[in-house]
Amino acid sequence: MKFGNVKIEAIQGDITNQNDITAIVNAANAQLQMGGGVAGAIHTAAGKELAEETKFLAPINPGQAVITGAYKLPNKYIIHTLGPVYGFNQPEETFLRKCYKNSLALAEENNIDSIAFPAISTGAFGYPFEQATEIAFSSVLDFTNEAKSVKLIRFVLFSEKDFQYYQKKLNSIK
Ligand code: AR6
Repeated sequence: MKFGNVKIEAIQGDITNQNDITAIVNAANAQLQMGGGVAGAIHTAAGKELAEETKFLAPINPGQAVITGAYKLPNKYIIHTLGPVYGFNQPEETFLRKCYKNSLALAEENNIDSIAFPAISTGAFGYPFEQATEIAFSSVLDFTNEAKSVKLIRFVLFSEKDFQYYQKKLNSIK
């Protein structure tokens, strides 16, 4: 789907397998270390050097985003953002919106053309998937009005069910 000069797409897949994307987003922990889910997959695929770099940037706060190299991953950068823990970092909606907004602002600052997001906070952090999806879409759509360098935003959904939900949402926008 094209919004102004920005293409937004949803695919089913693994965030560590996005060979044609300049920056992937990590649903990180505050310490920017390995952890499980997306963070575990990214640190495992990138290699130990990633944790060496992130230890100088940690800790981060909910909604904040920082950028590093991607090491053994096929991308140029990793943007690490800390999603809200549902029921704890309130208002969750504000924090989650900041994750998308700040990640995209960092992408612009670094002249990045393509970025891939996982469904931040919807795993270990317990954010209800449908509510989180609303925020992901509205944050990204708001950004398309001010985008300059970013031309492609890809949502990478791990399960078939999550992917189908995103695809339905995307198709219902226009
Ligand atoms: N590629 C794409 N999506 C994935 C992948 C993957 N390889 N693995 C899981 N998902 P989560 P959070 C989906 O838990 O909720 C970590 O332990 C998953 O199905 O990775 O923000 C960190 O260390 C879910 O829909 O992130 C933090 O402590 C979504 O990605 C904490 O979890 C996010 O799940 C962050 O929790």
